[in-house]
Amino acid sequence: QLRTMAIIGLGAAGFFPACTPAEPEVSQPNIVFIMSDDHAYQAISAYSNHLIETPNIDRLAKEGMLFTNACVTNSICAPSRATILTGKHTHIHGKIDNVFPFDTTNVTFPQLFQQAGYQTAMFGKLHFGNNPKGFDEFMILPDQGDYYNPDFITNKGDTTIMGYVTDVITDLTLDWLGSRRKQDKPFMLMYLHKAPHREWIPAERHYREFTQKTFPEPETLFDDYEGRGTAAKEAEMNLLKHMTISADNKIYPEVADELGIKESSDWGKNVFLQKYRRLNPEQKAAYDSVYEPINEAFKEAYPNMSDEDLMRWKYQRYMQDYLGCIASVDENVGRVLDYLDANGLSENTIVVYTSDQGFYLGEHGWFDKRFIYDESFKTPLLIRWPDKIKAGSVSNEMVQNLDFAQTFLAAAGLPQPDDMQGESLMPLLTGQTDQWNREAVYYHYYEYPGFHMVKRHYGIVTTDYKLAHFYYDVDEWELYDRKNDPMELTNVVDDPAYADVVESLKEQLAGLRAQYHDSEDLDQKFIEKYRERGLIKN
Ligand code: SGN
Ligand code: CA
Repeated sequence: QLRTMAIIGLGAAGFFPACTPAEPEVSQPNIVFIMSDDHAYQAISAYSNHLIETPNIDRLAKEGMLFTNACVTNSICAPSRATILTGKHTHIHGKIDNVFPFDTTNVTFPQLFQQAGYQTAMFGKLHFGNNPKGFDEFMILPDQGDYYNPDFITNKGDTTIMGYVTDVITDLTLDWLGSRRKQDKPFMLMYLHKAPHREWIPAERHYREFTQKTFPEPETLFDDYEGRGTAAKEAEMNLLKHMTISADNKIYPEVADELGIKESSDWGKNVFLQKYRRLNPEQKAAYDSVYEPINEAFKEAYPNMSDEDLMRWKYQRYMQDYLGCIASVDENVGRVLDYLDANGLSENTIVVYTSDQGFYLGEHGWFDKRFIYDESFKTPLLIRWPDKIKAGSVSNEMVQNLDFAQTFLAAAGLPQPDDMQGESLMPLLTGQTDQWNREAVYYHYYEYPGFHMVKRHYGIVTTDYKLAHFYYDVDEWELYDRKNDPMELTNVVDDPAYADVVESLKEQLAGLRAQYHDSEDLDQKFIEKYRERGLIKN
């Protein structure tokens, strides 16, 4: 077909085609989409190495492009995944939270790839409440999945695989790449880690190293939320108040009982026991050999701990386990990159590393995500494609998880459905930045009331400002000056000096809501869904 075009294009000048000469035929690229769950950019050394070194993930930045302002449209697992697959905002694909199942009548980009002749496979965490469409093969964790000896749902039935989840998902991925993938067709592979999702259980090989480390505290660990609105004050994601001593910090329930530690419910203890009981005797022995001494030390220290001491202790325990989980993600990403290298696949394979959202690592005293504030709104993004992307490049543009579907379709030369709402990142990847002109992004979070009690809000983010409207049981606006207040500590929405900014941003926000077909009617419709389900009482 390319040759025909070149002949038709022969102009009057004889040898020189009148139209743009067709490029030499390049085979369609493969895609390896790597996503972890709750991986904060603060914990990738390509962004900052104050917490951990991630040499394998960093390779993607060294050999490709690092995005410093990648963000999500809704900072929570399943909605983010639905946005990635459909190229649409939450209110359009309808997966507003982790509660309701995904509407499988949505068209997803893997279906389009499969129809176009790509081989498609998915391994790891999906979290949709139903199976993915458009995959020749999939092995997914039920719901959140387990760190040890995980169960899998597959298109050939369910199974349990012994071992550590990050290693197992990688084994499945490498097995597909090495023995079932056909070499004569391009492939689109989704390799999706559970780690480092709560309750942060590292691989045995990382227990000792990480539990012996001490990590720097964030400046805002003891944030009192003054200067913010009701939403920040009422959110239930504070390390001291809401992180469980058992499931999260790995204090055995009997030790917590002995110390008289009362938590608001037995939920943490139950989760701890459920996870601990999954371990086989060898795994339990390895676990106990490291966590028993931690429990002993805590027993000694706890009676003399102030709240401040406990906060600090919880932060260290949190980081030790969270970062321990990331160590295995990094090692396993290395295994996949090595496979691509060894099989001559690196040049023409687009490798993406991202997370379903960002995460708080003690900033504002928090863990978890959900807010439009930076640590949860932004997400890591590194893309390598040696054929097209200049090694070591950096993009500071605001790109979103909304853009992946169209980027991949464009990269593969496939048409982008008109109703997708993102933008292909191709101009940024290929250095044609003059063809990129996004000035603001739209955000909307819904899961409330729910886990961690972060209120419903939508907003607009530009390079300089962030304006958000918290609604449903409050009606509060917040404005942050991103340049002068990068930690987002002072809501300046009522400061007269910002009156013009507020007016202009409110207008732009209304414009974005109209452009993306979001509306107050839809906000109400989604609140109504909660009422129907009994998730809202009044
Ligand atoms: C679980 C976690 C929450 C977390 C949600 C959503 N609790 O319920 O802390 O916010 O998942 O996470 S846990 O202790 O049971 O893990 S998400 O990444 O799936 O959106
Ligand atoms: Ca997540």
